[in-house]
Amino acid sequence: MSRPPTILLANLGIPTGTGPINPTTVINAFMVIIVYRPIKARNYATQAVANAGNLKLELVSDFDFPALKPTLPFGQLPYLEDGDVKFAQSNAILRYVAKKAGLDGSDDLAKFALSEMLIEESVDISNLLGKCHYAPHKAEAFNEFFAPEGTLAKHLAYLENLSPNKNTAGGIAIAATLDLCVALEATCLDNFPKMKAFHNELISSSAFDGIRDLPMYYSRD
Ligand SMILES: N[C@@H](CCC(=O)N[C@@H](CS)C(=O)NCC(=O)O)C(=O)O
Repeated sequence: MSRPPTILLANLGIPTGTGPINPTTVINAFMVIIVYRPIKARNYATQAVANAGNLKLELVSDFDFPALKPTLPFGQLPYLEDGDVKFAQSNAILRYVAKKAGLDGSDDLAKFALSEMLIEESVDISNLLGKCHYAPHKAEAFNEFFAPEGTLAKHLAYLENLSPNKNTAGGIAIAATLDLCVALEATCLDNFPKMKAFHNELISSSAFDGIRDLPMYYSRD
């Protein structure tokens, strides 16, 4: 496949000149997500969905955030640019990329419903990780979260009853979120064979090529 044309980031509708982005930054003319840092966090599942759908998605983090902030819809990142389509909110971005990749499951209502449910479940688990990460007693919060009868185990017990579809955004999002959990507690899936196998299968698939070794945002210390 030939390499796509390159464009100047200055052409993406982001203020330049005295603005935040170095106008000499050159990127590929595909979907661009502006992020703080390329890490395993809000955009991890979105990147995997783009990979699974063979969509080119660039993460750009070379900018001056204070200058960019007033130009963003809610003053926050991530922010996606796909030609004339420009918007924020990480889960809206995930769903947009899923739709564009043909991985939103919308060819079948039951598949779509399961995918959507699993996207929301992955957001719930990610939010719980965030709560632990920012807890005043962070180590204790994570220990409780990962305890054998802890909060994650309760979520996993429910997930164990489901059959995520690996070719939908919801399946990929759950695998990505479980991957964040495994990075923080290597044995956390051991009592949940179905979810463990699902995570192993997805994480070793090409959807996670180039991203599975990104640095983690959340940490236990
Ligand atoms: N609901 C938003 C939250 C976005 C968010 O909290 N972004 C943070 C970085 S991860 C941010 O831009 N913080 C800087 C600020 O609020 O000034 C989403 O899911 O995208």
